[in-house]
Amino acid sequence: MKKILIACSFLFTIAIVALMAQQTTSTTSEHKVISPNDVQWGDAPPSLPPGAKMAVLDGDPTKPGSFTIRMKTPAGYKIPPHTHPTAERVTVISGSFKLGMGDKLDDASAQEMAPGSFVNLPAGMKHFAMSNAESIIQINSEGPFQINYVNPNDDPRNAKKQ
Ligand SMILES: [Cu+2]
Repeated sequence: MKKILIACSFLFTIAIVALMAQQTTSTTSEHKVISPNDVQWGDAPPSLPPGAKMAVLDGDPTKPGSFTIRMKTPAGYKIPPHTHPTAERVTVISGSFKLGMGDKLDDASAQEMAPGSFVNLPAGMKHFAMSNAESIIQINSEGPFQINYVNPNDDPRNAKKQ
């Protein structure tokens, strides 16, 4: 009986030590909180219609791997029908943002996404977007982030060459 008790208290001690070690690692793990005022806005890349701002919160959208970015779109901003090679997960943070499916930019078929709304757009799905008021959306996806317009004439990169 005594032997069992000793063995039990020994195991118990190991369990406590293991638990403490776990707590130590979790408190030392790095994390960085980005407050809304800390978001560093820059111009959106030339693959998007001019006027939008972009901020990288996590990862690098130009490299393989997951990333989180935010986009600030002015009132009246429109992104013509396009696809991405990876799934695009969109969360509306603020403003008035609309999203539609299909290969034609159509205000009537676009769905209003109130702040807090979320949508997962599968890879290759044709979609378009517009904002009635200045809006901020968050995009979570896998890099490298690419945007392929259904109609090449809609691609702002093509417009610049002409
Ligand atoms: Cu998109």
